[in-house]
Amino acid sequence: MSEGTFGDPEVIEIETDILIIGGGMAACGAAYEAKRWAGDDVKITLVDKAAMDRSGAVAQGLSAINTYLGENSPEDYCRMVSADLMGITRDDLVYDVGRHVDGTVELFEEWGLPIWKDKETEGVALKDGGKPVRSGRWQIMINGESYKTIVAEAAKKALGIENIYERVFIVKLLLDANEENRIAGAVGFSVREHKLYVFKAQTILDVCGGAVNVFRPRSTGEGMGRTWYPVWNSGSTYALAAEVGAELTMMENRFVPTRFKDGYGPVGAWFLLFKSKATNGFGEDYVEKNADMLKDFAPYDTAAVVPTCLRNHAMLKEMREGRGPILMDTPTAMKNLSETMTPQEVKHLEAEAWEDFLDMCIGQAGVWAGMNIRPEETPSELMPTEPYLLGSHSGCCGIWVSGPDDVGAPDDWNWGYNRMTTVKGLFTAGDGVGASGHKFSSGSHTEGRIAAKNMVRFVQDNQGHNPALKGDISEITEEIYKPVRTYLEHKDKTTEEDVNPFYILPRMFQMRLQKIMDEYVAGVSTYYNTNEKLLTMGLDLLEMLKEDSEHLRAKDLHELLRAWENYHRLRTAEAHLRHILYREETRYPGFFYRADFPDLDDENWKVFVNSRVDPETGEWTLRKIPHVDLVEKHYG
Ligand code: SFD
Ligand code: AMP
Repeated sequence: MSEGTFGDPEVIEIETDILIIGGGMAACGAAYEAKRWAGDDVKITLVDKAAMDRSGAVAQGLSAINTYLGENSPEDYCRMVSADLMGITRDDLVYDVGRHVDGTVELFEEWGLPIWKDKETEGVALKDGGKPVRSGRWQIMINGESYKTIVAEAAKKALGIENIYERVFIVKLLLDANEENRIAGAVGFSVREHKLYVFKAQTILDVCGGAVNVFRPRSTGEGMGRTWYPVWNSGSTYALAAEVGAELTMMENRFVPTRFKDGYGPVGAWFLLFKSKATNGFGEDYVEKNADMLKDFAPYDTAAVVPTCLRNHAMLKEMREGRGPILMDTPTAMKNLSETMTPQEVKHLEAEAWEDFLDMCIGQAGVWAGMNIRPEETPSELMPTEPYLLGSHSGCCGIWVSGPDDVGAPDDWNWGYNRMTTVKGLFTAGDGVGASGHKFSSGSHTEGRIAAKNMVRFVQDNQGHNPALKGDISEITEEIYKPVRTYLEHKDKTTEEDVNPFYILPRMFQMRLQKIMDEYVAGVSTYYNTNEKLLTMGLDLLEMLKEDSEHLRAKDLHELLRAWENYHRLRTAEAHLRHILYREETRYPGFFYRADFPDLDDENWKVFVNSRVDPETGEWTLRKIPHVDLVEKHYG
């Protein structure tokens, strides 16, 4: 790339009523629903950094839909989510997803997603009384390799391809020049063409997924880039919102999934559908064995399903004390299941064992093939992975939003528009909404739909308002392309362009971030332990990294994308650290430990923790918000 070919970008300005940032599950739900409520006079635009057909967490497909209520009540769903997340969730938000999610799953089926049915109702659609094959109480099985393509097709059809901008990475949101704390637009760049996009909008949906690769992953060298949640979820949701002053919530929460070792294959189907057992290296069931230890975290240890973090807590004890490896006993599970099966059914079962991964995590099937593992013959190792930050799966970090107004929630949990953040006109859903969780793919789509319906109402209520962008676009352009300028200015100062004291490569920057988070903020290398001293030192190191972000280089558009993704990761990491530092207890053992406050402290800490960055000064403030149960909880 030379200066000649990298002059000022072409600036493309787009005015719209509704702007959806992201093209994943929540975004697709929003696109579909917004179009249903908006008349032709409301313009809806979607911008995704990738191609919607395969963007976001569902890119590879999935083999189960983890949230389908069926015969369960939304109240029971609230109970399950609360128990799994150690008691601190917003029942209003969870209930809202629960009461609408089945309708979303029926739509998926109508659009062509094959959903497994029991023998008696084979071929009958869910909406006509078809009974899904349940792997667990909340989960149903699908043939989901093409899940995302199917869902994206409906969204694209609703909006019209002319209103969709793919391969445009949003770097920052812009506030309104005339009204404090009101959203007005977003700026990003094409990752394929030398073009800068400036969007002006009445209302924006920030749904860019969770945050991956914030922590040093277990995979090294040869497996670099291998993670469980997708590497392209780079924390934009949280960073974009935080930078314009939206209040975040529960950013201390994280998800450390137990996964098949090295391939990161999910375990749900094995535990639930195949009824497999996981043991320590001596064949002992580690959750049963350590049941007494889990009592320290009462009452949550008595939940119908032991919370995910407590299952990890029990596993980690075995690992720490040298009783690894942790093994998933796939041969016994398959033998037990096949006892009552015909040879043909056994073959089918073996095929399903592979398809589970081929549908959603091909790398795991690759590990099995490469390591000569036949699940019917050889157990597989499990491991707790590096931490992920997300609000839609078994985690609950995210943004503090207004909830529904008809479920008896405290007055300050609703400010007019369901799923609007504390910044006027800025909405979120899916991984973006904090203090809920266990929405998964179907719940995220549902939440996108809920947000979109309210965004349409917001547009209708604000007719005549003209958003005015705060900030100078040419200065912002300079800021966005600065890594390219840095590269061009300094690249000839060394003979090896990747080794240069005048700039930092996005890849190096990411490694430095991951090392800091791993060692100081309870990553895998400390067995997920940290304390005030470590966190304070970690914060200093992050501050220095932030200073060095000024020197990121980009030698092409791809690296420019990587540079800004890593900047978003850094902002997300800082929020995570500050929240962990603030919450002086160990709420989620097995996900992380405050070694200086090793106990659960319901008396002082059964509260939401919210934070806000002042967009003018960059200063953080954190506060506690009382937790209220809207659904009676019992953990037995
Ligand atoms: O097996 C920008 N998930 C599972 N859900 C289920 O229902 N069943 C399962 O089986 C699940 N499992 C699972 C899951 C995910 C993964 C990766 C695996 C296994 C291997 C979880 C769901 O997938 C997840 O809950 C939802 O997808 C969350 O939806 P959403 O919309 O919040 O996030 P997204 O889909 O990742 O989309 C993000 C979008 O944002 C774009 N983007 N666009 C513009 N500018 C930027 N700066 C952007 N940054 C990001 C992305 O391109 C994408 O379009 S199992 O483990 O349990
Ligand atoms: P996972 O594959 O770990 O992402 O889990 C998929 C689904 O199965 C989620 O709804 C999990 O909560 C659930 N799940 C996973 N493992 C277990 C387990 N051991 N017991 C109960 N539920 C589980």
